[in-house]
Amino acid sequence: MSPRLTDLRGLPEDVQVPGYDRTTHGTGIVHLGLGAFHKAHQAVYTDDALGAEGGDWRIIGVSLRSTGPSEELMPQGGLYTVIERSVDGTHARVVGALDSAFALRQEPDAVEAALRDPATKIVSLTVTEKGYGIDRATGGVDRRHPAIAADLADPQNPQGVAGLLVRALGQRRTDGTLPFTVLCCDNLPENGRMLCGLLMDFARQVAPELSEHIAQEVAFPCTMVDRITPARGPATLDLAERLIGRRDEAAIEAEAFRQWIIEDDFPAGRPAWDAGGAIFVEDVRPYEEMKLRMLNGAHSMLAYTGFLLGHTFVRDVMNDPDLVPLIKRHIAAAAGTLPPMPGVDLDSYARDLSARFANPHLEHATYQIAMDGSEKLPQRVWAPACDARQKGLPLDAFAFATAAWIRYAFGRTEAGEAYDLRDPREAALRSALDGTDTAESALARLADLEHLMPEELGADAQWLRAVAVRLETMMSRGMRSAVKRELQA
Ligand code: CS2
Repeated sequence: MSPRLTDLRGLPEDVQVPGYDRTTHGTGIVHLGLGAFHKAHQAVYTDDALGAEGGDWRIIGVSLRSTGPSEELMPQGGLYTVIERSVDGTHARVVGALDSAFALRQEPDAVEAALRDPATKIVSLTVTEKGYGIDRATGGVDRRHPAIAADLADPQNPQGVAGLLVRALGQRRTDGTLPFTVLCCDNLPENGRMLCGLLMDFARQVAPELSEHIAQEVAFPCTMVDRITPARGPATLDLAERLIGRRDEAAIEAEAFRQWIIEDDFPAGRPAWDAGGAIFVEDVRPYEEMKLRMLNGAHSMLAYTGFLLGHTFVRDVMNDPDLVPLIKRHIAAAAGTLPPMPGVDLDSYARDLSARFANPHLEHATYQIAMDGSEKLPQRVWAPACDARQKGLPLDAFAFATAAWIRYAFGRTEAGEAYDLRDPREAALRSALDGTDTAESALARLADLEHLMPEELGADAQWLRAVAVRLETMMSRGMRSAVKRELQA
């Protein structure tokens, strides 16, 4: 076995390394949610920014729940490899932007100190849709969320996003330190505003005077983030070893493409992320809707359909001649709900998406994307369905995606094998579907679950029929028949 990656000396020439001296740059960012996506996305942009313009912008990474990331990264001094994979080839890049990594559970004091430190100018987050504990109906906290409940009960020992950020913002105010900018990088609509509302509501309940401070003094720029980054597979570490000649326990694989669109609202300063290709705009909303509806919506649709047809990876789905036209139809239907976007060619964006999904080098599991459907479908499928309804556009693609998700939520493959939904509402979904044997009753029970589907859709007979007809075919004749029928329609 090769020696562990601990420094940059003697790496092969074709491995890209940080274009700056790591020891001369301090930290300026605390990142919550130290998963593969952060390592493949914001940390790479920060690496580019440090190389181009320097600054004290290295990152302190924090995992809220697991201890794996810090255990992998700390022995490597924060260094890790991103293996970029595209049809044009495989390219290894060692990223140096990460300064240190902590698991909240193991080192809560270090996390508290980092958030309170005047050097920290930005706190960025990738904690997934379900990590926030937001009640989508009110925009405030969801008291049933485990971390919200725990932090409301004991705000001085926070475990979740709202508790950590509100305590830190309160401490900084007391210390006379300017607030950090809060940068949400999850796939949620108007993610910055959403997080601001969540923190204000949390503060109202534990330290009411802070709510106004958060509204007035803290910046929450919205962002659209994009890079397909599968969970690490068993072969990733061996591939990294072949490419860099070191054992890297923190290596990840991602597609070569990446995109970051950010509202430029950083009162405490920011890295030159534009050096890495980030685009600063006044209003992220159109880009974010484009990405959530076209990319993520099609991803969810193909994940449920593909999983039930026995396809393990997205690339396998893209090799199924029945599915490709349905995926393209979904992408086109999603594009139809978007307002005109001057300067953006949606047709070429759509073509690129199909090519990205088909990337033969990525093992992106349909089961991974299928996770957390109740948190994903609202912005990916139902928001565009509502817009399509209002514009009098066809609902077929969204109804098909919804039916595929409901079929998936039964938790059994077509061969009868059980699987976990891996959804925060798994128990409620399962008990709603338990014992239902008709598509109508399954749909009616789900439509009755609180805060799930938009009321507007639940009350629309045409929508309900469109979903039920498809679900009925999926349940009685199987997914392949439902797909074929859809192609004929
Ligand atoms: C995927 C996303 O897992 C999922 O739900 O749709 O993680 C997707 O790969 C990224 O948003 C791409 O930027």
